[in-house]
Amino acid sequence: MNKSELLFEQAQLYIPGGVNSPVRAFKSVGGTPVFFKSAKGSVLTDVDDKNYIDFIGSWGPMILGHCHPPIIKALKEAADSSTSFGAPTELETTIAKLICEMVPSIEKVRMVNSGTEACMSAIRVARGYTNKEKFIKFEGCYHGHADPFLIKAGSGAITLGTPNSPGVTRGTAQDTLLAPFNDLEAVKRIIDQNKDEIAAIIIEPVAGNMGCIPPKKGFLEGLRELCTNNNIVLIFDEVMTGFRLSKGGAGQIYNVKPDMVTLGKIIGGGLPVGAFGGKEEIMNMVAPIGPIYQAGTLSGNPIAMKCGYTLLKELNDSPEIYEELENKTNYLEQKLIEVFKKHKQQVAINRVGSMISFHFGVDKVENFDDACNADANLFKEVFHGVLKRGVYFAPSAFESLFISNTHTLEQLDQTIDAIDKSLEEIL
Ligand code: HOZ
Repeated sequence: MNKSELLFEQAQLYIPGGVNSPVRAFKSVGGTPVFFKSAKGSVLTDVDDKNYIDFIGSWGPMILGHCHPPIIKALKEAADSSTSFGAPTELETTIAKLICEMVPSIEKVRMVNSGTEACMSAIRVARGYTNKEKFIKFEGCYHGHADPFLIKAGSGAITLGTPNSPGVTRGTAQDTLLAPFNDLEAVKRIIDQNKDEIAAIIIEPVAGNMGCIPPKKGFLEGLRELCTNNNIVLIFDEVMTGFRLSKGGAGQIYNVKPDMVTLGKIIGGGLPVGAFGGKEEIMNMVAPIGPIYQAGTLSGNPIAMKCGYTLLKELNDSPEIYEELENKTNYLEQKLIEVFKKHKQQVAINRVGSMISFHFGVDKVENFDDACNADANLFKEVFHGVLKRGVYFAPSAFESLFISNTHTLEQLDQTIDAIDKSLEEIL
């Protein structure tokens, strides 16, 4: 038994399933989760001293690699002043101003501690602002684990085969309306059937929790128009795409302005942070100036703000980072196409910027049903094939891979070589 296996046994005695977030348990791919002890750049080191090229980057935040020196420096400096005040600091305004400058649709922003909190708060604000109760979400999109979102949700919710979680009441579920991703006609029908009852449409503009799925041409624009015409708040969940696909996130690259945006991951530079923001008129509904309550002792935590600010400022000041990410991920995509072709594998590869995923046994993946039709068994085998060769992919086909600008072309070649050898062994 190696050390990870031993630690997993012990963890299961005290933590449900031995993990603090379900995807980590490897349920979707089988086997025992790897326990890590350190990371640097794009390399993870496990408790048995084995190294892996990292393709999850803490599910997004490590866009500049693990232990990025300016962030570690900022973290140490901030910790010397206090780990938490529970009272305002100047830095909260500094980072809020930077976010408003970077993300075109955000005029005011409120900090929270996770993407879940951000999305749950955004829905409450949209309901309070419109005085309506229902909202539309898309099958396979994941907006955290607040009750109203756990209906046909992506990420760990599909991985475990429980897309509708027990514990969510019928009363809550009835206000969540579902549409297939990329299907504008379905959205129109739902709006017609629920005239003047829909407060919000929430969407990951590039879905990242059923693999990576880009929006079809005109889809986001169509949602924008429907929302404008029906007094519906359009919320872009940019927890994964924010500051990753561009400085201004997916909204900026597709040139569509939502009314609200939710953020997480990168915004904390690897510390637990989330945020929701949007039009001033909507955000002014939030307490203490408005009646919609939202609060948190650790919100705007000084260490998280310092790390987040350090990362965002670097992204803001160095636009070449995005070009580098694009080039590297494009390189990986081209090599993936070659290696799958060599092994005669039918595969759908989706990529937007530095988010990429592949689904076996299908030609295209445009929505949740397509993702569910993919060959999950082959993914499992490839996952374990590359894992033993030192490549750490997301332990589920229903996730995206994330590239950092510390990945080298040599590491990407090693990754392709690991896939090549794994497929030789499997097929
Ligand atoms: N929900 C995250 C990915 N979509 C996984 C979170 C984690 O396990 O850290």
